[in-house]
Amino acid sequence: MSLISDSSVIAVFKFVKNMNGLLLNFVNTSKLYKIVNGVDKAINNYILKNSPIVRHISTTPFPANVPNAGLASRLLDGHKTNQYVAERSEGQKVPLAENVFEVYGLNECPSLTSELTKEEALQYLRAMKRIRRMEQLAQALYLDRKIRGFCHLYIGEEACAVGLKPSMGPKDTLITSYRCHGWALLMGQTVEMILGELLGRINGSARGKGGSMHMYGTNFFGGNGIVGGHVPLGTGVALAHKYRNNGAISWTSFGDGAADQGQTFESYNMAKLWNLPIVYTIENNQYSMGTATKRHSANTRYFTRGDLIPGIKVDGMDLLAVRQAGKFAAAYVRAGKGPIILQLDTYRFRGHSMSDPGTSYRSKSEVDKIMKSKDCIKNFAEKVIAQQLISDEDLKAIQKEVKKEMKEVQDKCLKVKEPSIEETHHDVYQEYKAKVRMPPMEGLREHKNVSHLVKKNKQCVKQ
Ligand SMILES: Cc1ncc(C[n+]2csc(CCOP(=O)(O)OP(=O)(O)O)c2C)c(N)n1
Ligand SMILES: [Mg+2]
Repeated sequence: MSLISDSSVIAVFKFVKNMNGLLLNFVNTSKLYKIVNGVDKAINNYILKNSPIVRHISTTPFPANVPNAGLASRLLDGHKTNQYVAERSEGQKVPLAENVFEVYGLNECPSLTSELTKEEALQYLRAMKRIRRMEQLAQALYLDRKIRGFCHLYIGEEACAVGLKPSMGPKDTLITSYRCHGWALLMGQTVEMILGELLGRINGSARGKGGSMHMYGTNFFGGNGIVGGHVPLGTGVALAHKYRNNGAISWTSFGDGAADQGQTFESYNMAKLWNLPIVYTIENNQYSMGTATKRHSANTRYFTRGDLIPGIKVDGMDLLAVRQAGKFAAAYVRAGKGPIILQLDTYRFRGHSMSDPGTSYRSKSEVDKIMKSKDCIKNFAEKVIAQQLISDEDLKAIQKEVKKEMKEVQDKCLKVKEPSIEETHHDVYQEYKAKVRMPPMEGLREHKNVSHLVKKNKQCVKQ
C-alpha cells in the first residue's frame, strides 16, 4: 500500500506543514494510509485539525462498526498496527478562486470557501449531466424534425440553475425566460414531461400544446417568451409572497438582453420601494440573440444597475461559486433586507435557438476556447475528483445512468400520441368559483373541457 517510506512521508509532512492547500491535498490521498502508521502524536493532531476527511485517528483496536464503515479507511491491514482513521461525514472545504465574486452596495461578499459532501458532489454532477443530455437529445430530435417550433437550449449554462437550486426553500418560486428546460427539470418536471412537451405529445407538461417555451409546474411560473416580460411577473410573485407572509423568495431569472428592458428597471424600483423578497438572477451568456453585451448595453455591469439594490457578479461557470452566491442572496432576502441582484456570467455553447447556428456573430474559435476551458460540468467533475470526493468510476456511472435514462424516456415519448383536435377547447379559460384576489393555482392545472366558457365568452363579445 505504501508508496514511500514512513520517514520520508513524515519529512514531507513537516515540510508542507505551513502550506495548507498542499497539505490538505496530501492528506486526501491514499498515502495517508501509510502516514498514520508511523507518525507521532503532533502530526496526528495536525492531520485531525486540518484534514477535511479525517475524523478520527485511533490508537485503540479497530472497532467492529466504525462509523461510515464503507468509507472509513480500515487502513492498516498488513501494517501490524491498531490505528485507524475514519472519514469525516461532513463536507470537505473546497476553496474558490479569488476572482469569482464582485459586489456592489454590500459590505461583505459570499465566502470563498465552499463546504461540499460527496453526496452533494454526485447530486450536482448528476443534475447538470441530466440537463445537458436532455438538451442534446432535444437538439438531435429537432434536427430530425420531430421537435418543431421554438427551442432554446441551455447547454453550457447548467451551473447557473443547478448552483442556485440548493438555496431555494420549499415555498420559493421560480420564473424564467424561454430558455427554460433545465429549470423545468430542477423544479420538479420529469424528463418525460419535458421531452413529451417538446415533441408535442399528450404526456408533455402542457399536454404537448405549449412546447418549449411554455412549461409550468408547482412553484414554477414558466417558460416566458417575451424578453423581459416576466421580470415584472416575478416581481408580482414576490409581492404575493410578501402579501401572504409565507417566507418565500421569488427567484426571477432572465438574460443580459432582458436586463436592458425598461420594465426590468420599473420592477427594480417597485421591488426596492416595497422591500420585496426577490432575487433577480441575470444569466449573462454574453449575447442577446446575435448582439454581444457590449453592443447592446451601455453598462455591462448588470449587478450594479439596480441603484439601491445590491448586487453580486459571479463566475456562472463555476457551480460552487454560484451556490455560494445563491446561499448569500437567499440569506440576505430571508433576513428581510429586500431584493438583490445576481449577475451570473456564463456562456451558451449552442446558437440562440435551434434556428441559429451561433457562428455569424461570434467566431468558432471563441466558442471552442470557452467550451474547452470553461465547461461547467467538466470543470466541476475534475475539481471533485481531484479533491477525492468522488472517483472516476462514480463519474462514469453517472454518465452511463443518465444516458440510459434519457434514451428510455425518448423512446417512450416517441410512442405517445399527439393531442387531438378537440383539445383546442381544453384548459383555455378558468372559471372562478370563489371571489379571490388570486386564482387558485391548482385549478389552473386541471385538465378540463371549457368549450362552454368559450361559447359564453363569444356571446359576451357579440353583445
Ligand atoms: C419583447 C421582445 N423583443 C424581442 C424578442 C426577440 N428575442 C427573443 S430572445 C431575444 C434575445 C434575448 O437575449 P437575453 O435576454 O440575453 O437571453 P438569452 O436568449 O441570451 O438567454 C430576443 C431579442 C422577444 N421575444 N421579445
Ligand atoms: Mg443573453
